[in-house]
Amino acid sequence: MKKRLFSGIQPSGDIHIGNYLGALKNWVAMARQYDSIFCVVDYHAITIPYDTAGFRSRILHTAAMLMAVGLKPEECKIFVQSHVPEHTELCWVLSTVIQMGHLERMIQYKEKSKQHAENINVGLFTYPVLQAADILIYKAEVVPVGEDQIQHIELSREIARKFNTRFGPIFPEPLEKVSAGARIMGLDGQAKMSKSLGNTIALTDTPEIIHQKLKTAVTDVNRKRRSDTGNPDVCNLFTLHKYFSGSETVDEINKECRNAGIGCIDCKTKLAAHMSAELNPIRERYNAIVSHTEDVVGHLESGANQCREMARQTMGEVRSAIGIR
Ligand code: AQP
Repeated sequence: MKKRLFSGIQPSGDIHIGNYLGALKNWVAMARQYDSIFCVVDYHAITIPYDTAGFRSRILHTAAMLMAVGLKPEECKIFVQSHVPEHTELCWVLSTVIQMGHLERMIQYKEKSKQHAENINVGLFTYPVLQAADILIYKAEVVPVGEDQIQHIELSREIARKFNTRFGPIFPEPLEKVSAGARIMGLDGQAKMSKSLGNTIALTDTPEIIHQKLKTAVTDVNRKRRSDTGNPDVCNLFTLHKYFSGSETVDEINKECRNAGIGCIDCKTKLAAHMSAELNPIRERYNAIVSHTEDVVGHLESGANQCREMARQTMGEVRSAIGIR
């Protein structure tokens, strides 16, 4: 019996290299090893302002990107969160076992509250409870995520523990699986790369756009002139070289930057070439997949049908455990 794996992504904007290195690449590597379920979490994405007119298309395009990076619907389940209403039903039950104080400590809630000060809605606050429901409804044991989500998975464990203690052992305690590219910084070098902050390189960006964006990216701020020596250890783009360029290029840049043998402009040109070489096939597959959205819809329906069955079974156990049935 394979262990069950669950993870999700919000259709809140263009999927970027942070999502790719922190989550999607890992999902593809792990998908066949586990009984894997991947979800486009649309109900999570409505906790921040969004465009209702383009939302359905964004949901489909997010699913298409999951397939373009290499997830195969015949090897794992891919579906949309709102197509399985048991997620929100379980969220309500779980919200009665966790205290407000736990949710008030969530870093993402604090950051998003600052970012969207005009709209600190209850959904933003209870976001981690819905996330716990997403995972626990399938009794998933493994959750591959970027570093920003570790605190939420810890909370999911806490919720599972509290529920089990009060009502009986129904849920396993899920464990996060954090990838090597767990926290990719934005092009400003200041904040985490985020769809909603616009500091990203999208997986759909062409080589020209990638190069253009990298030209504006912040490097070692202490290196003011071409003749100054640089410090790769504090350069966000050197980190990206480690993920996209081969070890030979990484070693060369590490050496040449420190003795001013290479300048930031050349270093960015090299990075743009390596990044484009990895992202081009993904963009081409994505373009091919989105030209047949009816196939994407079909895969999502089939994924939802399978997930609904599992989710209904768990909700049956939960209703009986809490004394409703
Ligand atoms: N910068 C990042 N570095 C590494 N991993 C990241 N992830 C997100 N940003 C980075 C990981 O991508 C997965 C899917 O993320 P999500 O869409 O569910 O939400 P998020 O973490 O809030 O991603 P964004 O891009 O920052 O979206 P917005 O701006 O809408 O909030 C997760 O596993 C996440 O860890």
